[in-house]
Amino acid sequence: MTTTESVSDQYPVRFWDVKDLRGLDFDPFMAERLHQEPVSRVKLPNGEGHAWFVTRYEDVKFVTSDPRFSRQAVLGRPITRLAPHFIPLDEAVGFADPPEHTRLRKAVARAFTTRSLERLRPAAQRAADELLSEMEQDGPPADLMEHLHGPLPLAVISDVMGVPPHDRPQMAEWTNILLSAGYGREESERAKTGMAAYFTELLGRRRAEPSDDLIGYVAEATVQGELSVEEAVAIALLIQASAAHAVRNNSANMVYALLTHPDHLARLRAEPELLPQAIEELLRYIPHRNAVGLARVATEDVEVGGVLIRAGEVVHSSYLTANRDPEVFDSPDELDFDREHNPHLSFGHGPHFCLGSMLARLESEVILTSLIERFPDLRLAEPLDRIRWQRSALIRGPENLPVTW
Ligand code: FLV
Repeated sequence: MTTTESVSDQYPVRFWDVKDLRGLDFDPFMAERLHQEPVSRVKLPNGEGHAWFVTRYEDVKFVTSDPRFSRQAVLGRPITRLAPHFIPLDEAVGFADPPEHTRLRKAVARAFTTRSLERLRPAAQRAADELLSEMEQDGPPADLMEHLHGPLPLAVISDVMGVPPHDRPQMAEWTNILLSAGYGREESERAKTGMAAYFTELLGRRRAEPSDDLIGYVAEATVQGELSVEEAVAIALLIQASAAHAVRNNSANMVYALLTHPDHLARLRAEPELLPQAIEELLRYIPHRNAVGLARVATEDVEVGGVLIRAGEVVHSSYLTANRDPEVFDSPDELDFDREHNPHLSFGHGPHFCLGSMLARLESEVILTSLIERFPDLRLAEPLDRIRWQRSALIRGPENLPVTW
C-alpha cells in the first residue's frame, strides 16, 4: 500500500444484491468475502450508506463481544441493511448495550432456566405426537410445514409466553410480515404496531392478575419498577416472533438436510444416541439466514482483522461465515456428524447470545426424534425442484416440505 492509497481504493464498497437462494446453498457472495476479503465494505438493498462486513470466526467473536461495538448507537441511524424496516422495537433488548441489556435479559431469564425448559419437554412431545397423529390420519403425502414445523414452535413459545390458543394464528401472521424483507416498510411497521398493541393489552391484564408465564414475569417486573411497560412489550414481541419463526425454519432445514443426505439419516436411525451431536452439526452447517441482521456501530477507533475501523462506522458480521471458517472447522462445507471440534456460532456470541438456544435445541430434538421413530421410511414426496423456498426472507426455509412414508 502506498501512502496515497485511501480506504476507498483498498476497500471498494461492494453492492450485496441479496438473491433468493435454493435449498441449503451457501451464499456465494458470503463465501467469496470469507475466502478472499475477510473484512470488506458492503452496501445492502435497504437503508443508507455502507458498512464494514466481518466474516472470520475470531473477528466475528471479537466484534460481537467487545463493548466498543454498540447496538444502542444503531438506533435512529438509517443503517444499510436487508429489510426495509428494523425488526425490534426501539426499547428492545436487541438495541441495548450492557448494563441496560443485562437488566432487560434478567427480567425474562426465569422463563429459560434448565428447570423451566425441562418442564416444557413433555408438553412439546405431546404436541408433536398429536400433530403427527393428525398427519398420519390424513395419510401421505403430507406437508411437514403445515403439520409440524409451523404449528409446533408456535405452540411451544406461545405456552412459554402465555399467549392463548385462539390468538396464535394472528401472532403467526404478524410474525411472517415482520420477519420478511418482502412486504415493504409500511406493512411491516403495521404488523409491529399491531403486535405491540396486543402485548400491551395482555400485559395490562397480567398486571391485574399475575400468571406463571413470561408475560406474567415481565408484568411483575413492571410493577416492581425493573422494566418500563415499553421495554416489557418490546422484549415480549421479540421473543414471540423470533422463537416461532426461527425454529419453524431451522427445524425444517434440518429435516430437509437429512432427507437429502440419506446416509446421514440412516446413521441417525441406527445410532439414535448421536442425535445431540448431529443437531449441533446441523446448526453449524445450515445457513440460517439471508445476508446479515442488526449491525453494530464502533464507538472508538478499533482494529479488526488488520483493518482500522473508525469511531462512528457501521459493522455487520456473519455467524454463517464464521461457521465455515477453515481456520476453525476442518472441511467446513461438509456435513459431518463425527466432527469433534464444533464450537459453532449459530446462536451468536457475546451479550446478545440467543436466549432461547436450549429451547431451540429441545424443540429440534423432539421434532427429529419423533419423525425418526414414527416414520421409518420417511422421504421427500416430490422432486427437489418442486420444493418452494421462501422469497425475500430474512430467515431461510422452505414454504412446503412434502413428504411421504
Ligand atoms: O432477521 C433479522 C432478525 C430476526 C429476528 O428473529 C430478530 C431480529 O431482531 C432480527 C433483526 O433485527 C434483523 C434481521 O435481519
